[in-house]
Amino acid sequence: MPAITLVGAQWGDEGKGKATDLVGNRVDYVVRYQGGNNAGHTVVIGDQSYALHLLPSGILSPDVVPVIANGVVVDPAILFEEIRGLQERGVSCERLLISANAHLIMPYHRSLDKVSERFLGKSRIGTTGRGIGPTYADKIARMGIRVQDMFDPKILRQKVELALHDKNQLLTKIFNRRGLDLEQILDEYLEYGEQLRPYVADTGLVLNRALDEGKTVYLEGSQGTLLDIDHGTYPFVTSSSPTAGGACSGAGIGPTRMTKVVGILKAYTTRVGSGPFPTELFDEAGDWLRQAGHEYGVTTGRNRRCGWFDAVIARYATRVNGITDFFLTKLDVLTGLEQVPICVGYDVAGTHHDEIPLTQTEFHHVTPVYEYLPGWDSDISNVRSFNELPAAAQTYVRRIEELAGAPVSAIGVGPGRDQTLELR
Ligand code: 2SA
Ligand code: GDP
Ligand code: MG
Repeated sequence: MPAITLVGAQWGDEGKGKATDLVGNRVDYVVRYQGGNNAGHTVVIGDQSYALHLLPSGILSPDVVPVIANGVVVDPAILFEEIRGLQERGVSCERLLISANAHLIMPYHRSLDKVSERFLGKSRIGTTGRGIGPTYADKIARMGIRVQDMFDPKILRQKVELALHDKNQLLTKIFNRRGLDLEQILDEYLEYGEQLRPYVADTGLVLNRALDEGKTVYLEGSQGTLLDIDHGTYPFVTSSSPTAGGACSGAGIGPTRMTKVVGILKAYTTRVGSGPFPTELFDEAGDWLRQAGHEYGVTTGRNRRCGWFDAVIARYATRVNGITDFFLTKLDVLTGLEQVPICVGYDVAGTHHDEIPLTQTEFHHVTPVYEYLPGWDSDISNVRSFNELPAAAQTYVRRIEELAGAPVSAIGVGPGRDQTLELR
């Protein structure tokens, strides 16, 4: 039975939290498969707004089992803080399952993330500073600490001691910082282990059994396609695989079980952190988009860089993820523009490209080629069916479908749960 994957089709913050929350009453499991508390997913229910970082957005739907799968990196202190915050607002978190194989963000990962960004200066990635990159680096280097290690004090000591040998050298000798204390880390993480134990499960097994029983599993991506470690604008990416392929390894589900891949696509483009962004606006139009769309980081509060819709990127996301349909968000934000530009290709040193150029150097220097569509004036935030949209807004959506290569099955016209048009 269906495993549905939801992926960000741009550089993140497309509105994945809202999209996941919407299906909350139709699915049985909502699974985070990559990333960690770098994510910021906003869900607005009535007059309540929730900012989720590590917990799956499905936590807000009482009948859903939320799962933090093996591909996620977990900062236990942040996890408990988030659980406490939700419980104080009356949200039950008891159903939560956490993989025993998920890797842990350790204090040295957070320190190294921050100092290495400072060290990089102008070349910095613009990370969220949550220790994500260093944690995945250790996972790949086979010196990571996993959730299950907290249940075995001897193993935990061995592993942290080995890791600290390296990390303290780096922190003290290279970055001129204070080293970290082994016993303090062990005390802290053994205590976390006790607190975490009730939630820990073999999540791959749970999810595959659920699929065998005909349940619906929803795999919720964080960040976006262009931030993927393999398919993004490397090195200006996050250190995991937000794309649909990453959902399989990050959750322990085979690709043959995926029935649908929904791409979340914002009606314009934003990016946080450094790296190429062809349609970025540096003028008042960019400021207007930022204000109209409230484009500020949910985790760090940073201004998001803003630009027009880029169809090259959207088409690329369709291809990389095998997107079956799109949820187009924030169409309401574009209301009031006389003309709505869509980037349909790039000019690279006089040559037209309708795909991302081969090299990152070229990508840094592309000039977007725009097509201009008529804008619309009337407020669409209360519209609930496609046919009620102004003709110009309908044309904009249809043109995006054509250029991006997959149908739009839902449209967001506001942050609220009900501000959505379902097309098919
Ligand atoms: P990291 O911290 O190692 O993952 O940073 C590497 C790059 O990935 C980007 N990144 C993000 N981009 C958009 N949204 C994210 N979540 C927050 C949000 C971001 C925030 O929802 O607003 O609050 O600043 C997110 N997380 C990571 C990051 O900007 C780097 O470019
Ligand atoms: P995510 O990381 O993909 O979950 O997205 P974020 O939560 O970081 O950013 C998306 C922002 O857009 C949030 O503030 C949402 O409440 C808001 N949002 C989502 N869909 C819509 C929409 O259709 N219209 C408007 N105006 N806001 C939306
Ligand atoms: Mg976000």
